[in-house]
Amino acid sequence: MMMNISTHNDALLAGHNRRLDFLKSEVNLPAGILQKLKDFQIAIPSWALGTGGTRFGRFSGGGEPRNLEEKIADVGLLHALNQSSGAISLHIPWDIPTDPAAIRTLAAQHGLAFDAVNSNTFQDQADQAHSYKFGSLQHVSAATRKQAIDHNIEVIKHGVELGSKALTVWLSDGSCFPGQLNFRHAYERTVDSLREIYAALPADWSLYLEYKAYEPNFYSTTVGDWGASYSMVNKLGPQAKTLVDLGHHLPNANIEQIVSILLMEGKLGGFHFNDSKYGDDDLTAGSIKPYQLFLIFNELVDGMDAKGMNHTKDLGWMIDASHNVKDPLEDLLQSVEAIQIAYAQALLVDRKALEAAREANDVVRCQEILQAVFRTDVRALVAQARLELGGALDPIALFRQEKMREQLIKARGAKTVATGL
Ligand code: RM4
Ligand code: MN
Ligand code: MN
Repeated sequence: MMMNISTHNDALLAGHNRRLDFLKSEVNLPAGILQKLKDFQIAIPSWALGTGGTRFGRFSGGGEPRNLEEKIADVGLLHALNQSSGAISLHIPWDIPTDPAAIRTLAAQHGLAFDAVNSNTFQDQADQAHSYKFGSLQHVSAATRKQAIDHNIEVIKHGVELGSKALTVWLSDGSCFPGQLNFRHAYERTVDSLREIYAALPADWSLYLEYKAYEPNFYSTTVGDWGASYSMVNKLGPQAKTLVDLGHHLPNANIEQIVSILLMEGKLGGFHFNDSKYGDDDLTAGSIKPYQLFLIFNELVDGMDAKGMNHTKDLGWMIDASHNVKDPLEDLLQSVEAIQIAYAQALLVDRKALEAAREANDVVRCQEILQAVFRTDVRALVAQARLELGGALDPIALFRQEKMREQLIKARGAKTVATGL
């Protein structure tokens, strides 16, 4: 899609420079911070490019991508605007790459790489022999477990063809009523099944095991929290790690502490960013609890630096969101920016001063240090990173100016429905 980024940027440049100069006059920017922001890329989920819905309804916005090629084009559009969404995460079988070489070429044309591939054993497919109604990797029937294992191995194969380096396993397995499930057997069967999937991983791949407190099962989830995931990935081996989805905890869980411990133990694999008020709401990152997002990034930066990790490459950074009332592309632009803001702020924390305040039990000072950074407006810094990469100073404004949604509706139709959430 044609867009005039430089005209857009020229018109906004004076105001942008004013804000950036002000920020520089107020805050000591650590060396290399812009480069870190420029390097940081966040993967877009292929299943979140259409309008999401709830079990009550779905209100399609039009122009939704009708196939994988159009999904890649949408992520390419986001990446052209913000230069920070340079990867896509696929969900199989919602998005099977039938011609992997062509899909790879198309993605490369948009400057996109393939992040983790996701398996789906939470829905039954039309041609499937055994139902997942009572679970997949935990199922009482060995034939059902085998079918789910084979599916995951199939997903790895698709990922290999695309150059992906990780498999994300999210299981809806659990139970809806007390007494329905033998917890120990469900756990053991799940681990045994995961071992078979793990055995099929290429040497340079990771397996991310995502946990979720509840839904669609409402009494127990077999991989229900980070404890369950952590104990399982430890049994599997070094290539298996835990994936944290921000919406998958019970209310008020201290996610930043979970992240800190997993990272310290070398078992944090990646992230699904979103925000929530109640449960797995899959709202725009940073829209409800931006302070929590900052505190999570504060632990991430601290923990990654303690281990000498590469911020960009050593963890999987992915969005997992759903958009019921917003334009999906605008929503994703907002999420990426919120994540970058939290990351930029975390990079600004004076860690020496914070550590000294902690050692002195100066609780007030500790809070002052963190909140001073959180209340610093770093949007100009994030915009500068975008500008230097050739992106738009204000991606959403440009998306609207150029009437991109209208163009997509014209090309694809008003009543298209994308596969996914
Ligand atoms: C789940 C979980 C998974 C995602 C599915 C669609 O709640 O977050 O990551 O693949 O939804
Ligand atoms: Mn998720
Ligand atoms: Mn979820």
